[in-house]
Amino acid sequence: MTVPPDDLAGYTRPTGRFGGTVRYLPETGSTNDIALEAARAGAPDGLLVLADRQIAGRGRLKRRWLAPAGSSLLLSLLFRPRVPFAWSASRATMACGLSLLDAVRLVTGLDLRLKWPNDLIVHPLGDPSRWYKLAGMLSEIALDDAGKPEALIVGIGLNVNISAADLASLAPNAGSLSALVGSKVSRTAVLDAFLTRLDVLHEALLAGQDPYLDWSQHLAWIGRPVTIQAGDETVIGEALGVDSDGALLIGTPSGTRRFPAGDVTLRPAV
Ligand code: BT5
Repeated sequence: MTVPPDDLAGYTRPTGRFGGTVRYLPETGSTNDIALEAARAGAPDGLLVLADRQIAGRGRLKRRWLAPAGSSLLLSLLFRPRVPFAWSASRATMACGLSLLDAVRLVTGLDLRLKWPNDLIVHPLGDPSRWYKLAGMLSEIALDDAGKPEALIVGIGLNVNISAADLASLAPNAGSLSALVGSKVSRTAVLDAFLTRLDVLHEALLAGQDPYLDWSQHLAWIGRPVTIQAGDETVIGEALGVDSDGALLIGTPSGTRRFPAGDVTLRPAV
């Protein structure tokens, strides 16, 4: 049996904007920290930071991102969005989510959804009440000395080759590509497909094509009952859709509530 190439050390991408400059680390704290530092030191748009192991991988709200060494894609990308920064940054993040979904679908054939705002999930046997989280995305902003945003860092953790037994120790709903397709998946094949798709979507964005509609059409649970946890507040309602800022709209008996992407957790209602 041939083993697909999987070695991230020495990964290069001769053409294209993203991954034109690569920094590979066998082990680091968090790839987002490396990319944030690099952004402040003037690193170029498109820098890709890759690691085989993180000892302080993080999610939102100080949550942890766990991954066995060598099992995953753990990466951060540096964007220098045009002004208006907030709008361009939100579109770059949407483009990343869509590119990851397209890349994983291309390599594995899996039918995937985005869990708002940007987790990559799959519904086992197409049952929308059940889901496995395959990837998480953490967007952070690098500020200059004057406190002005100067770069966007998009960090992605994708579970590629993790056995069902190891997944259970990461998170209750964790899933991996290998567990779903039943064989080892090439990390470099997924990475190539992701960066290629991102180049296309990013060029389109610069030419004025907004990824918003495509992104919104891939979100899970639209039109279905969901539960939102926002700080101490729990809201149950119907996921109506997203507005053009990417905020989630929830229909409740007392009216429509709007949740900006950020520190909010979404689940299907049981
Ligand atoms: C996220 O946060 O899902 C964003 C994760 C981003 C990780 C990447 S790895 C490269 C880059 N460098 C970093 O330091 N971070 C980024 P959130 O939505 O807050 O979800 C975090 C939650 O996901 C945790 O509390 C766990 O419940 C769960 N979790 C942790 N590791 C997981 C895994 N490998 N697979 C699935 N779920 C996981």
